[in-house]
Amino acid sequence: MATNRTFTMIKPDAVENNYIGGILKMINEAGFRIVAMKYTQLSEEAAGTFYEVHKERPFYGELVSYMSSGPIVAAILEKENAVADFRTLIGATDPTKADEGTIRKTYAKSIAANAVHGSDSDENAQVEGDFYFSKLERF
Ligand code: IDP
Ligand code: MG
Repeated sequence: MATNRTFTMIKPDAVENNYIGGILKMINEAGFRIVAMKYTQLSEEAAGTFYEVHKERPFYGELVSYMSSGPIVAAILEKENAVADFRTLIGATDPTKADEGTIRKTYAKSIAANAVHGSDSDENAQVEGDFYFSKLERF
């Protein structure tokens, strides 16, 4: 069942470059409501757990050390068709292949440091949101 919610992180490269405000502006202008939000940093262990689905991929080690290298902004977002519409808003994983006007085209540095995360399914949106937020932290 579609939940109309997705999960995002503003990744360390985008935080470092002071793009939090610009990215949140694009998210709000695209019609997403913020359900939950926090500014935090993943330990290597937590990043490893979050990205466990990718543990067989060649870039897993790089991804885990990058995602734990600095603070991130984690958020649950709400909108009709949230998962698919947010994937459209962020653009392709590789920013050189992302469409104009997408968050990654606008703010990402590379395929690894690609500015934002977006859940790929309703099921993962639920799991990823639960990883960061308790019920009391959702509004
Ligand atoms: P997605 O974030 O667009 O869903 P995934 O394939 O799920 O892309 O990969 C998760 C994350 O792993 C990417 O957002 C990116 O940070 C990193 N990543 C993906 N492919 C590569 C790669 O080929 N080299 C290095 N990092 C990668
Ligand atoms: Mg993914």
